Amino acid sequence: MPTILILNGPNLNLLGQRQPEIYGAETLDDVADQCRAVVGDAADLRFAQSNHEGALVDLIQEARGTTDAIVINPGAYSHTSVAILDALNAYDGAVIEVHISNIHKREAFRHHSYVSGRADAVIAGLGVEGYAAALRRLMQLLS
Ligand code: CA2
Repeated sequence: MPTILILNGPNLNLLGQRQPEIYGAETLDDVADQCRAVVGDAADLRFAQSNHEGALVDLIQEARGTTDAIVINPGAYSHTSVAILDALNAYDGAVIEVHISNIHKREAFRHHSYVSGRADAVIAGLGVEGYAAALRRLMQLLS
């Protein structure tokens, strides 16, 4: 059975509490429930969120050899973090980058993501449904 890490970056712990017009009304716990509903018993899902760049790097390193894929929403670190890109480049499994909002329709500083240079797929603008879409794709890839 594949193991998949769903990793969320800074401020995504606030999902559902602020800015619903951009990020929707669902909480991160709701997202985890939606993810579990997609895979059922067919995958082992692990969830993590951190507001700290180094902690995210640690979690990606710990995923080496222990998980088959990572779904990552790096939050604002998408646009700044070479360290997260380097950690993902040292990871052998599949990587799907998810953004809840369409970063290309927003401020120019959100248009570039370092992580996209490593990701096998990038999903933006589907709302929190993007996590479920990423998992559907991974379940195809990993089966
Ligand atoms: O659209 C996305 O998923 C983002 O990764 C979200 C990041 C943003 O910096 C990226 O440019 C795009 C911000 C996450 C902040 O999440 C919040 C959720 C609710 C309330 C406040 C912040």
